[in-house]
Amino acid sequence: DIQMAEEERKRTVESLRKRFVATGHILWGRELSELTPHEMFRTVAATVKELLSENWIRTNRIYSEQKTKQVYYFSIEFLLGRLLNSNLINLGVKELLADALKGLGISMTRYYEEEPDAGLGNGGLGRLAACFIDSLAALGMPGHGCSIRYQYGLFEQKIVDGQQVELPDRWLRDGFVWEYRKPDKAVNVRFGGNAWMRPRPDGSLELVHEGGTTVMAVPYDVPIVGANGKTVNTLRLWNAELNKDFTLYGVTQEQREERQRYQRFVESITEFLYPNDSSYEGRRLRLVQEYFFVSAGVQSIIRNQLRSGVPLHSMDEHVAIHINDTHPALVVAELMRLLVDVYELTWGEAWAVTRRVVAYTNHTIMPEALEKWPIDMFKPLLPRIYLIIEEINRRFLTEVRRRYPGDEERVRELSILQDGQVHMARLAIVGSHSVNGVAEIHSEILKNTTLHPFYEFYPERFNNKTNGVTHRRWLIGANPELAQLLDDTISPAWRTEPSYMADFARYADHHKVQQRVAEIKATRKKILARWLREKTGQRIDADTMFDIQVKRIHSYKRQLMNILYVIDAFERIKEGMAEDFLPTTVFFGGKAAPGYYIAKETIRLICAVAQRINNSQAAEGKLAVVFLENFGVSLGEAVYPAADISEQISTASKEASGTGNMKFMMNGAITLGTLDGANVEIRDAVGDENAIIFGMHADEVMNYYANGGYSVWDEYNGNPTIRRVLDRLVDGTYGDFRSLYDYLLRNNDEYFILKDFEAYRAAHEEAARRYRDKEAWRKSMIINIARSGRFSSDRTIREYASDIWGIRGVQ
Ligand code: DL6
Repeated sequence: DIQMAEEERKRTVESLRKRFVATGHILWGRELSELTPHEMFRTVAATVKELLSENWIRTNRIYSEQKTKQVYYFSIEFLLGRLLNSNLINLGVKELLADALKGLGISMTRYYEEEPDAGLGNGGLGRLAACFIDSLAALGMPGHGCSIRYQYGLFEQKIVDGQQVELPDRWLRDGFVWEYRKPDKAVNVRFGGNAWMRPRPDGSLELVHEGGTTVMAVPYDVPIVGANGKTVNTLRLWNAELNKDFTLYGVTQEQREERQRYQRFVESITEFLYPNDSSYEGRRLRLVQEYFFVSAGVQSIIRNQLRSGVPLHSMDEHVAIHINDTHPALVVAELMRLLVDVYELTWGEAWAVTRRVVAYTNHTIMPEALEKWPIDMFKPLLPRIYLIIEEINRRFLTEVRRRYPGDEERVRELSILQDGQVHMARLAIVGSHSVNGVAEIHSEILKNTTLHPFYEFYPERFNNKTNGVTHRRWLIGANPELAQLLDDTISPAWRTEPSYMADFARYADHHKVQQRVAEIKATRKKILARWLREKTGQRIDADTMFDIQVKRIHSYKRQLMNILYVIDAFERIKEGMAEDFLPTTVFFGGKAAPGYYIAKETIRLICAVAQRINNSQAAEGKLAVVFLENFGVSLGEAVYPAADISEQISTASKEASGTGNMKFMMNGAITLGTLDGANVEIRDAVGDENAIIFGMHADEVMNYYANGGYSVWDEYNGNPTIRRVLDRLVDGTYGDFRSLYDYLLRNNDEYFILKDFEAYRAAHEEAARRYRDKEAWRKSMIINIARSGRFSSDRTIREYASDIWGIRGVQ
């Protein structure tokens, strides 16, 4: 049998080799040896596309023949990263193709770097969407993504003179190898005009919608390959385009100008991704983007339904639409528009269908992230959609008043239209059958505070779905040696059933396994150190503890607290007070929104502190600081496996879940964090011995907020350590950082950085103490890896599928 399997393998490798060579010749009409590295990458990718295309066609055939219920995950961001390695792993051909190319003297991995990251997202929310579609396909579930094909993804971050500079992300410059343009599936999206209800002679009302502008939406489909070897789902990215017959020519100057304006409008729609994470961008163009992809997506879903002969009033048996945060919340109104205006269902029928089709996930309680559109902006842009929202609200408030007679305060709290604004979260809740948070603590906070009035009104809609990350990218892809160790110890079954990773805990005390885990970590640290040296020239000692905080820069995530701790540690080292300071390299990485002054100042401070400490003799061999430029998905794949400490230090109650925390844990890093977001569940999974928890709890934080905070000056005046650290911001040691000094003192330390500071420092001392006990530390690493199975997005998707969408795996 073994011999037969070997023969079979050889044949497969040989046929892959032939396919690869033929693909190269067809694509380029040249010898393989003449190809540039980028052309080589494209040839590998094209070979992979050939391998997946049959499954893609077959998957779609099965879905349409079996009329399987489909899920459409609408998200304004999909932070995919690179797809080649992940497609190779999911197709199960990574080793085979590598061997085939080796036979030609080609090292496949050399070309991975040629693929630009598809950076169509800001951070956690967009990366979650990418993990979810990976899991849907892996589980053989009919689930697809719907989003925007931004010409420019999230900006490229450069550090110039110690400051963030943003460069455009030209990810489409050489084309996107994985996409398929589908012009025959284009739809039109309408903006503007006038809409009103005109009374008919019989007294009933009819809709009049006149004028406006129509934009063509063209889908670009990206195949999403399932790791089950069979399923290939679709991520549909919509692009705004001019019609082929469009011309700038016009008889009059006015006509020509009008056409130019139209051209600019169309081209602007899908031009760039808004670079704000966890805060809301009240620009008209953003609203245009939201409606554009929502309308195009819903139209194409309905078209599919009609094609497969499904009556629209039972559409909910065949379709689920998930709205990832409120950016796609207009799905509710657009579905109503199509069902009522175009397909002539009654309002009642359409509403019943809509509510059963749509489900909504909330990702934040940060008030600045809750979308509210001024009616003055909304109504002229989307006049018919506005009328529909008015009607939804009118009917909803009638129910509210029936339930709470005379309680106009209730009405205010619940009304979708309030204070001249359209409240998108309210629209999403009223128009859906399920509302979930993304970690247990977050879902509780939603019910008890942020969305409390809605929870009282619709308690049955509220539920929790703790986030997850795909273990295929974040463990199998990023840390193949660790994946191999799991195979060798607990058997490879965990790859398809990540909950089996729990078995790895049996090896917690096993000396050889402990040693192997430590070796793998040491190797990953060396790889990161080498990468840093080659890319930037910075030399770091891979034998130090790697303490890493990578995520978007945001005040509530408290990178500022981390760097203040570093400043304090440096002071102690200089004073000779830290004789036994554990040699540590502190890493930061993350982008600041271009207009977010405090976040950018925080980066500037980190760079200034790094500069000073890395050139100080006193700190040599003890403390070093790295700012990782342009952190994104691909860099993350090198960073998470190399961490000893995972910094998850947001102000309790503020981080809805976090997902970086899961990626670190999966790779054996120990969480040093607050009881916030999914940290709480990580701590519960590993126990207090295997996580380092510090700081205020969510209820304390919320109590302070409710009662006007605490006095930052008491902290400043009463604690010499804090005072010294803050003074360093303005005494010239690192340059002038009065910006951050004032920010902390004048805003009364809104995220409790000073209040948590001592506890944070103690947490680091605890980390150093634990790290010194090598055996205990390795044991902790093993427990963290073992218990991370629960945080695979496969588990999360199974929960969404059974509790919310009502779908199953079909292949
Ligand atoms: O749920 C994914 C991710 C969470 O892990 C983060 O904790 C949360 O901050 C993030 N939320 C957003 C909200 N943006 N908006 N609006 O990015 O979602």
